[in-house]
Amino acid sequence: MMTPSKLLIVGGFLGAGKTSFLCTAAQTLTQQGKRVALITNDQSSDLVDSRLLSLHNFPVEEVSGSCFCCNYPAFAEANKRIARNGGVDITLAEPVGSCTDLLATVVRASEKHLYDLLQTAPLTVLADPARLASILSGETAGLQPDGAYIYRKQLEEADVIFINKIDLLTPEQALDLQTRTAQTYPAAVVMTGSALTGEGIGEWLDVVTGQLQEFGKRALEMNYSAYAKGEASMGWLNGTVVLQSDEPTDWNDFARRLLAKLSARFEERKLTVGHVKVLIESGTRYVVANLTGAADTLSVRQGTVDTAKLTLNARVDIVDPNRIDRFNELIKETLHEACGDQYRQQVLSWSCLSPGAPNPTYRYMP
Ligand SMILES: Nc1nc2c(ncn2[C@@H]2O[C@H](COP(=O)(O)OP(=O)(O)OP(=O)(O)O)[C@@H](O)[C@H]2O)c(=O)[nH]1
Ligand SMILES: [Mg+2]
Repeated sequence: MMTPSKLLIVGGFLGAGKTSFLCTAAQTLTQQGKRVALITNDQSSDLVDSRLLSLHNFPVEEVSGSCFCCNYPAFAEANKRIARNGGVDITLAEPVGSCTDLLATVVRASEKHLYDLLQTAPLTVLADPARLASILSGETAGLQPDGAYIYRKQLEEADVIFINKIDLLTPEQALDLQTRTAQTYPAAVVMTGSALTGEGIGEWLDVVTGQLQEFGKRALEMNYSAYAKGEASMGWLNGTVVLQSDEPTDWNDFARRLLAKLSARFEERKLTVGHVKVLIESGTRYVVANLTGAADTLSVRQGTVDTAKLTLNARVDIVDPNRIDRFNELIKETLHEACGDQYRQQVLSWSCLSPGAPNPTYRYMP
C-alpha cells in the first residue's frame, strides 16, 4: 500500500523564520529522495515568500487573500492540486504569522476533510529567540497587548515549539531559553536549531514525521475579540514595483537603504515591525532583505541584479487601524525617497490593509 503523504504545518509569529526553515527542510527532504511541495499563505497577493521558494525550484501553491483558517476550502484545494499534479511525500505549509487557533481550524479540519489525501503531523510553532524571551518574561515583544496575546496562543497550541535562530545565541543562552520555554509550555516538545545553518532540522523532521504518542488533543480557549484586535492592529502592505535606472545599480545597497530608511521612520513613530521583507529579482538572480524588529535586525542576502522587479511585504504594528492610510503614505514616501532621481518606478500592484476579524470556515474541538 502507498504511504499517505504527510502535511507538516509550521506556524509562528511574523519573522520567526518559517519560510527560511521550510526552505532548508525542503532541501533536506529532497536530498533524502523525498518529493516535497510547499503552500504559502497571506492576506494579500504578491508574496515575497512564494517567489523566494519558487526561485529555489520547489513547487509552491499560494493561498492568498485570506488565511488558511478563514478560507479553508482554498487550503484544501491547494492540497488537492498537489495530489492531482502527481502527489508528494511531504507537504510543508506556512500559515500567516499573525494566525493562531490552527489546531482547531486547520489541523483538525484537515483530519476531517482531507483524510483520504494525507496524514496531518504535529503542529510546529517557530519562535524567534528575542521575541520569545520577551514573551516568557511577561512582556509583549514590542507588540500591542492583543498582538502579544496572539503570540502566547501560538505557543500554547504548539505540539512542537522550535526555537529558531540559535546561531545568534551562545549554547548557554539557547539551553536557558529552551528550559524556560519547556517550563511555561509543558505540553510541547521544545527543540532548538537554525534555519540558517540547518542545525536541528533533521531532528525536527524525525520528530514530526515519527509517531508522537498523542498530539493535537488540546482544546485552546480563544478570545476571538482579542485575536481580531491583535490582527487589526497590524498594517499590512504588499506591493510590486518595476524599478529602472540608466546607471548600473548595486541592488544589495538599494535594498539595505530602503529598509534602513523604513526602519528609521518606524522607530521615529515608535511603531513595532512585525516583518518587512523585500525581494528584488531579475531573471533567476535576486536579493532579499528583511527587517524583523529594530534596525539591528536588518539582513541582506544573495547577489546583485541590474534591472529589477521589487516585491515589498510590510507588516507593522500601527496601533490603530485608522492609521492605515498614513502607514501606506509613509511607505510610498520612503520608497520614493530611496529611488530619488535615479530610478523610474512602475507600480504593478499595491495594496494596503489591516486584517479583518478572523472568521474560520471550521473550528473543531477535540
Ligand atoms: N540568524 C538567523 N536568521 C534567520 C534564521 N532563520 C531565519 N532568519 C532570518 O529571519 C528573517 C525572517 O525570515 P523568514 O523566513 O522570512 O521569516 P517568516 O517567519 O517566514 O516571516 P513571515 O512570513 O513574514 O511571517 C530573515 O532575515 C531570515 O534570514 C536563522 O536560523 N538564523
Ligand atoms: Mg514567511
